Amino acid sequence: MKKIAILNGPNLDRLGKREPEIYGRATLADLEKKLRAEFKGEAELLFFQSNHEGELIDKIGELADAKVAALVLNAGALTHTSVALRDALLGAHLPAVEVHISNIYKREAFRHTSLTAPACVAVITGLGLEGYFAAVRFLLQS
Ligand code: CA2
Repeated sequence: MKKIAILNGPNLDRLGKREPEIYGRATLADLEKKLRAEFKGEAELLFFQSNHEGELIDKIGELADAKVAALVLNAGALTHTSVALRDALLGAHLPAVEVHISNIYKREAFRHTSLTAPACVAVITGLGLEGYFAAVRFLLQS
């Protein structure tokens, strides 16, 4: 079974707790439960969330060493700022899909640039939580 890691960055631990008009009412735990149910028997899903850039970078290195098959990454605001995260992704040599719950292109101009997207095979933005499911489905068949 393919091992796929789902990584979430800063503030995504707050999902379902505030700003429901942008991010919906489901929590990160709800998302994890639904993804596990959807891909039961098809993929081994590993979940990690951190509010700290360095912890996400360390985790990407660990996952690369552990030879997971692929990554799904919602780096939160680090998407728009982190050269270090981009370098970690490039160094990992793992297929990664970048996911954003909201459509970053309908929001403030500073969210229109993703430093991490060029290190990913695809970007899904604006599908809500369905983006995570679409990313795993794509990675399973690729
Ligand atoms: O749309 C996305 O998934 C984002 O990655 C979310 C980030 C934002 O900085 C990106 O531009 C787009 C913010 C994550 C904050 O998540 C919250 C969730 C619920 C309540 C408050 C924050």
